[in-house]
Amino acid sequence: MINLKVVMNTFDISRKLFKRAVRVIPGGVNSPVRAFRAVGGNPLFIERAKGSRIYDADGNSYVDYVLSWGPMILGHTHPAVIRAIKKAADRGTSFGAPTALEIELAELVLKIYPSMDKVRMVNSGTEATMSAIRVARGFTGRDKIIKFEGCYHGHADGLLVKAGSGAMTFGLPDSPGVPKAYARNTITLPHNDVDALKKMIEGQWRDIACVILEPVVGNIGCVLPQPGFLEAVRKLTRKNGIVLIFDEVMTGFRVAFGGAQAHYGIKPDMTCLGKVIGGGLPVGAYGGRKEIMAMVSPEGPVYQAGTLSGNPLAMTAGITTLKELSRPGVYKKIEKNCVQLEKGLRDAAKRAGVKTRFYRAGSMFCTYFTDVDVLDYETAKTADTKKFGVFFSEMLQSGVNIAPSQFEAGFMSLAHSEKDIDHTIASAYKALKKI
Ligand code: HOZ
Repeated sequence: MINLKVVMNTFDISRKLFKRAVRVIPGGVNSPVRAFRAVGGNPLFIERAKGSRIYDADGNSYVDYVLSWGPMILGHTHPAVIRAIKKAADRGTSFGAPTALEIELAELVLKIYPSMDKVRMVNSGTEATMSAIRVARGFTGRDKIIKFEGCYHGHADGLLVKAGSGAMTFGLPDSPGVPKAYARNTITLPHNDVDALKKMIEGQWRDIACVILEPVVGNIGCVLPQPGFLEAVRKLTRKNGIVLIFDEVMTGFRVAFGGAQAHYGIKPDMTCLGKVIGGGLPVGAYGGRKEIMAMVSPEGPVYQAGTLSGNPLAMTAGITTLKELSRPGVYKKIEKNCVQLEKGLRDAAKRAGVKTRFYRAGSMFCTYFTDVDVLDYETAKTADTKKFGVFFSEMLQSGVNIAPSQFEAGFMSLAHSEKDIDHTIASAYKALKKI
């Protein structure tokens, strides 16, 4: 029997910190979805985290399914990762010169993602996608790109067109400040729609440099590829000399160790990584076939650079995380946790009589408050965000932290225990009963 009597302290300190933050930081946050605008209330200010739990400034503790929006797959402050970072820090925090660590992480990544012959380290997922697109344009000599509605590939100009994540949550899928000339080169198509893609490519293939997609769309919740969709995208792009870019910033090491490309058996021309690859420090990466990556400066003419790229602390956190993830039984344990949670949440919704749709790919998942199958951006939008807001607040009061938006994925870690998950399921049932 789960004791749901979680005694929460007031949120006074978080409230005070937020008041201070809004005076000096736009909206009080350094990334929009962190603000609780879509669910009401003030964001929690976090003081520390350990394993499956985060602790706010008021001393409240939560079972965490945000996990820094994905990276903390081993759980927070994993001892091996922290030990390695501390040791690396003693040797120096940045050199702006090559280190052996960069080679080690690159070699690991190429081994796990054999679709890539070469990889370049950057500092974020946004940098990875933006740079990969530039390289694809340089390689093909074409300007236009195709993206899918609801896919979020970071906040570079030209990618904030029908974008998911915070852009969707705040109803601003097309951001002001993006010159029309940039947006004109971005063609958006409905996700999972092979016919629309076929028609577009047949008409305009001479102008299209790349197709970029999230193989599982994690920025409108968790939207799975329909059978045959990824295969059709691969076939059409290959036939027309278009570079296929898998944005695996979220799905990398999550849908499977080898990402969605391993899970679905599709070989993209280029891959973007982020989140898990940095083990909680700022890292992104993009890579691909050798003739494409030969375009990247200084090997080729396409310029892309960064003072902190390949940073020794970030490389160390990434290497240690990937090594820990490659230990036998790790993915089995995470999958077991996910199955327990999925079963429990589906059952809780049924018992509470609330219509939901639950989707999961590896250790990312989403419960939508809708009675419609979620296949794309339009069907994701059928979710009742008011119901989600109630659910979110109730879960928080029970000591469970989920993303403050209906349109973000949840994440599972290795550190979550059976007890954590039982507590989550019992809290979810209680929350659902209030809807
Ligand atoms: N891009 C992340 C959500 N898909 C949000 C990152 C953050 O706010 O920290």
